[in-house]
Amino acid sequence: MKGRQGSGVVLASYGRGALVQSGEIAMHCALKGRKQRVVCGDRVTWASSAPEGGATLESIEPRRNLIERIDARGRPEPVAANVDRLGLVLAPEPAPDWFLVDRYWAAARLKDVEAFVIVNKSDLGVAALQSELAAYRALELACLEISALTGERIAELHGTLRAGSTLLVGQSGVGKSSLINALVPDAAAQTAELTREVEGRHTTTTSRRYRLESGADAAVIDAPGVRDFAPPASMVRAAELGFVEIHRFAADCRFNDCRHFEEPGCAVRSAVLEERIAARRYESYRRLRRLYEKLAP
Ligand SMILES: Nc1nc2c(ncn2[C@@H]2O[C@H](COP(=O)(O)OP(=O)(O)OP(=O)(O)O)[C@@H](O)[C@H]2O)c(=O)[nH]1
Ligand SMILES: [Mg+2]
Ligand SMILES: [Zn+2]
Repeated sequence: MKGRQGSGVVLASYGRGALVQSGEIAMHCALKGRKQRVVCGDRVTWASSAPEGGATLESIEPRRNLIERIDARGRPEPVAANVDRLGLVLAPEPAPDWFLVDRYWAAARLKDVEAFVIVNKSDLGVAALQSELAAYRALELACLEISALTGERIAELHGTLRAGSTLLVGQSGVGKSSLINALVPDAAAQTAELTREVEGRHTTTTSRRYRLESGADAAVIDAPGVRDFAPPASMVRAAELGFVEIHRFAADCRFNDCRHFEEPGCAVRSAVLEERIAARRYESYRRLRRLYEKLAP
């Protein structure tokens, strides 16, 4: 009897294999060789030599994009491929790290991927977050206040995620996995295997893609929470590092290669002094810039 073959999308990647959605089934596929690197969201083909035999990943389609972060040693580490949108998840608890949100947003811009903020746990009260959220909204970054616990505005979130695949990112404990459970009815069972208990909490350890009922190609990807994030230096193609308002003013700097630190005639610094650029956002830019200069002087 002849073997089988097919194509699909990677739901999760493990050390030696991947879980692949092929048609209506999720199947485990072994990697073909040692060099093969497969990432959540990859489009792949698989083959199996026997009717009941295990499947092997044959090929990986060229990626539309790859979202990476740098690990503790500054090396790029893949998070997900073929992403259409980044959902920057934060919550009143744990207290937001706004610099982290800035960096994720910058990464999205550098990758030409849409981004929006998801403020989860609105049931705990979000008044304390409003001034920072207002600054984002003024920069045309949408911020949606929801609660995975009470279901508040989950329907609206569903609408936003109707097309394409959305990667949820953010600090550990903001409720990314809880959101997935609120959005995808049978996600809970599938999540268990990919979480690990740390200090009595369940924490996601591998990126995992879930299909959304709302659209043929709609999916949401749960990513492990992070303490810190920076887009790999290789992603950085412009001096403004993906900061929308720095980009806006940088055109008027005296020098083309202005770093917007102490250079004379810097339009960005003038804008900060005139409070047309928020001081915190400028500080965020400076920190990221210094990080890159430390990694690759
Ligand atoms: N009050 C409240 N608690 C929530 C809400 N959503 C999630 N939580 C709680 O927040 C905690 C963390 O939720 P998770 O979904 O595991 O967070 P996560 O972002 O996936 O965390 P990592 O996997 O570590 O990155 C859990 O105790 C949830 O019950 C919400 O809308 N309101
Ligand atoms: Mg999680
Ligand atoms: Zn400048």
